[in-house]
Amino acid sequence: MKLIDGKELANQLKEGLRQKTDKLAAEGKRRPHLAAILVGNNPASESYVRNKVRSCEQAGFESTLIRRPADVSESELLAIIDELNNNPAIDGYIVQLPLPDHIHEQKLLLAIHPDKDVDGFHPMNFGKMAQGMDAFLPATPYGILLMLEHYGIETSGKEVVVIGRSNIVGTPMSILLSRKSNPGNATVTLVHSRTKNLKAHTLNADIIIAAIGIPYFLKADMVKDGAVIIDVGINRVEDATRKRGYRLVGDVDFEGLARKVSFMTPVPGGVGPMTVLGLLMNTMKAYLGR
Ligand code: BQF
Repeated sequence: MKLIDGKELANQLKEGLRQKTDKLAAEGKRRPHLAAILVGNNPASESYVRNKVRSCEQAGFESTLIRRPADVSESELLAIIDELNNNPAIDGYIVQLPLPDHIHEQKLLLAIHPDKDVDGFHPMNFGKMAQGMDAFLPATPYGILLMLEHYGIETSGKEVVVIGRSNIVGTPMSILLSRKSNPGNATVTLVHSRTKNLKAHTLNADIIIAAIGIPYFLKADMVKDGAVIIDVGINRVEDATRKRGYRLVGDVDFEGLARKVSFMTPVPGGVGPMTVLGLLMNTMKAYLGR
C-alpha cells in the first residue's frame, strides 16, 4: 500500500501559494485576505479555525477571525455577513460549522455573497459546480481531487463508491467525479445509511471515498484487492494513553486494510490538511477574480 500523504502535499502546495503571494507583495499589491466567523467554543471547531489561520500564515495570506459567543443572535451574524460582503479588504470568508441550534444555518449560507463564498456552500456555487461551470468547489472534495491528480490515480471509467451524502462532502464529491472532466468520468455510486447491502457496492469499487462519520466503518472484508481508499472521517475516540484523552481515527480500519489496498489516506494527515488547502486555493481564486 502506498500512503497518500495529504499533509506533505498540502505543505508543498502552500509553499507554491507563498511564492505567489510574496511576489504580489513585492509588486506592492495587497495579499489575499480570508475571514472566518467562529460562533461559540466547540473544541473541534476551535482547532479547525486555528489550522486555517496557521495555514493562511504559511501561504502568506492575511486572515481575520471574528468570534461571537454561542448565544449570539442570528441577526447579529447576518449583520457581520453583510459587512464582510461589502468589505473590499476581504476576498473571501467562511462561517465555521456547525452552528448552535438556534441559528438557521441555511439562512446564513444564503446571505453569503457567492463571489466571497470560499467554502462553496452557497447554492449558486453548488449549482454552478453541478453544471460544470466555473465555481468555488467545496474544500474537501476539491482537496481530494488534487490528491487523486497528484498521485496519478486514474478515475476515468472507474467504479467509485462514495459513502455518505452530506451537502459538503458526499454529494458534491459524487457530482464532481461523475462530471465529464479530469479527474472525473467515473461511474459513481453514492451509498448511505439507508443503503441495502452496502458491502456489495464497496466490494465492486476501484475507489472508495468514506465520509460517513463512523470510526472504523470500512473493514477489510468490504473492499477488493488493490482498491484506492480515501478516508474523510475525523472521529474522536477515547484514548486514556493520550494527553488530550482522545485520538483521531478515520471512517476506515486503516490497519486492517493496509495489506489489501493500493493507495490509502491516513488520519490524521490525509484529507484534513487538503481540506484546508482547498480553502486557501479558493481564497486565491476569489482574490484573482476581483
Ligand atoms: C489532519 C471538519 C467535520 C466537520 C466540520 C488537518 C483539519 C483536520 C484534520 C481541519 C474539518 C476537517 C474542518 C487534519 C477543517 C478538516 O491533520 O488530519 C486539518 O482543520 N479541517 C472544518 O473546518 O470543519 C469541519 C470536519
